[in-house]
Amino acid sequence: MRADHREWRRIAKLDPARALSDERLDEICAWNVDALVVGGTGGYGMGEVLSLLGRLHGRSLPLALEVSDPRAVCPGFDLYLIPMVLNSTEVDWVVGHHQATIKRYADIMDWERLVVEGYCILNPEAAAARLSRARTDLDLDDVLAFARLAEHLLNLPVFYLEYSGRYGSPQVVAAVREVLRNTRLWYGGGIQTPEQAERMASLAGAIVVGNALYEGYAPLAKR
Ligand code: 1GP
Repeated sequence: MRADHREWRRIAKLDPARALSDERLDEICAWNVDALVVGGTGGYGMGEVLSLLGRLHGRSLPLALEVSDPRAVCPGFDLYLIPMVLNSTEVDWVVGHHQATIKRYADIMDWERLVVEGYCILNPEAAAARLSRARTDLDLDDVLAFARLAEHLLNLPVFYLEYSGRYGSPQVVAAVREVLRNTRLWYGGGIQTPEQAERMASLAGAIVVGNALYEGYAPLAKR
């Protein structure tokens, strides 16, 4: 399927390490979602990704794999999302793992399908924050500077405000949106209700729902 991430407004992020019934998957795909992203912070390999991919094919929704471990990458997705943790204190999470992966797989990489996400992780309790040793004690000016860096210095297609596990600040999301022109703003974190989803969707370019998919919530309306 031809996929353009710039058209996405509501994204469901499925974790290959977590169990999801067929009924629940059907329910999620009937929501007003524009894309399904497969991704998580670990605990899975290529087998789990392939198995989930097999269950997602044929649902007429764009499919993207968010690559956090190059050993768990497989063909068959429309796009591959490449996280770059801008507020990590370790260079590996900014460009190091990326360089190592390119060194190994450059010949088989489909550059046209890659979308780089400039992450700014703001919840210190999030697994991704701990893993990447992100500096989360940022004030608004710090966050705005990361957003501007993503757009003007790195020319990234996506700036991802990540509060995973916690509902973030609409004021921060609104302020970041104000300073971005070409880079798309994605918001993710703690969305459980339709009100929370719509509030953040009205501010960000796209919202990402993750945990709620596994906790029985219905934050998005039916299509
Ligand atoms: C995770 O941003 C997403 O990467 C969504 O966050 O799991 O808290 O919904 P939640």
